Parts: sequence; C-alpha cells; structure tokens
Amino acid sequence: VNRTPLIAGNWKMNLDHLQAIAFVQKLAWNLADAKHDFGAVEAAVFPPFTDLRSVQTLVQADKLPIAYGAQDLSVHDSGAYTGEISGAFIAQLDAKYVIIGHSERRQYHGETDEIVAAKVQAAVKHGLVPVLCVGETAEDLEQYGPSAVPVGQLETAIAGLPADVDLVVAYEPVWAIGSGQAATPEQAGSVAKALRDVLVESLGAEGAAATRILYGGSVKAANIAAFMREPDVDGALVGGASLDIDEFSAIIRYQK
Ligand code: G2H
Repeated sequence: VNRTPLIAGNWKMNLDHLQAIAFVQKLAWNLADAKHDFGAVEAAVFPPFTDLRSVQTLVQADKLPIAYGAQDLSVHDSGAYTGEISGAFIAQLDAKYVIIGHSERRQYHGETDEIVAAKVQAAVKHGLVPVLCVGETAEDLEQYGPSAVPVGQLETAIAGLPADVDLVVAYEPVWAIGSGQAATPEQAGSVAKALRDVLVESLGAEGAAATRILYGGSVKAANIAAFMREPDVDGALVGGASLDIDEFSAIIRYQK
C-alpha cells in the first residue's frame, strides 16, 4: 500500500505571529534548497489559532507546498461558547487538518473519549481531516499493557464514521511526550499495527489501508528513519523538534 508519509509539526503554544511567518518562510526555503520531493513526503505545521491566517496568506501567496491545520476545534458550529473556535472558521482559512484529542487536551482540559469523538464528527462535518491522537500513560502501560488504551480510544473516536473518511491517527504514548524518551520503533510499530486492525474492523480493509498512522513522542532527526521503517508507521507528529527549523527540516527529509 502506498500511503504518502506525513510529517506534522505540532507547535503547541509556541511561536507568535511574527515567529510563525519567519518559520514558514525558512521552512519553504530549506525544503526547496534540498530539492525536497513534496509528492513523496507531506509536510504540515499546526500553529496556534492566532497564526493560522498569516500561515494561510504566506502559503497561498507563494504556493508553498506546506499543509497546515489547527490544534483543536469546538464540538459546536457557532453560538454562545466564549473562547471556542468552530471547525467552520478553521475550514474557511483553507486549513486541511485539525489535531484532536492530543494528550495535553485530555490531561489539562478534561477531554474525554466522548468529547474527542464529537470533535472528530465536527471536523469531518466541516471538511477538515482529523489528526486523531491516542496513547497510553505510564500507569496505563503498566496496568493494561501496550495497546489496550490506545485501541479503546480509537474505537470510541471513530465509531460511526463512513468507510471512506479522510483520517489520520497519531499514536502518542504519553510517557514519551516531551520527555526525550521516545518509544522504540518496535513498540511504535506494534501499537500502530493494533490500531490498523481497529481501522480494518471499523472502516474496512480499503479505508484502513488509506489511513495514515503517525508516531509522536520525542521524534527528532536522529530517530525518524527508524520509525519510518515500521510498516504501519506512516509519519510523525513532532512537538519540541518542530520548533527548531533545521531539525524539523531534517526530519521531513529523512531517508528511508
Ligand atoms: C507529542 C509530541 C507532539 P514531542 O506531544 O505532539 O511532542 O515531540 O515534544 O514529544
């Protein structure tokens, strides 16, 4: 199966408006300079909401082959929900993706599997591709083993989606996030395989084969190639290393 690898930079709450502009310009320059084959690897950035408009302007003005998306969205379309951002607004900025259910949202903002599922529905409704994050904590790992929790999270989040849904799944073990301690490629590959099996059950063989599964958690230039060698790992969701322009460029240009 040929799935275009996706290298996604989750900026989290970093890079203000001016820094975002400088970053995207430099990224485009770095990749062009390296004769990067954009057809072979898709690069995406996930800036804070307040940077999305500037990123859109830059990407569209210079036709940069860089995709972008938001880090979250509301379950609602519009209304009296102070501080919330509708998927409709994000889609109007021509964003392609939206991260949903990142462990930091689950941990610090009380997002349950049910809220995550509602957000997936909202994203699909507005034509955004969910980058659905699943992953276990260190305690989960000890109690339930390596794939039970992410498998359960995925099952709940994608229930009722059509078989041809455009979806990306990101496996991010919580114990590996920002810790410098990445999962081993074998660990990531085996959970990715378990997630692929869930996709087969929910979406059928074709939908599952078309869905990209990313690994996230302390990905850097030095370890990306090993993750990409795993047959069920189709890219990476990169946090800390996505803020360093040279490191992120090197991750995108990984060699298999
Ligand atoms: C996991 C990841 C990006 P980092 O949160 O989503 O962050 O690469 O810093 O571990």
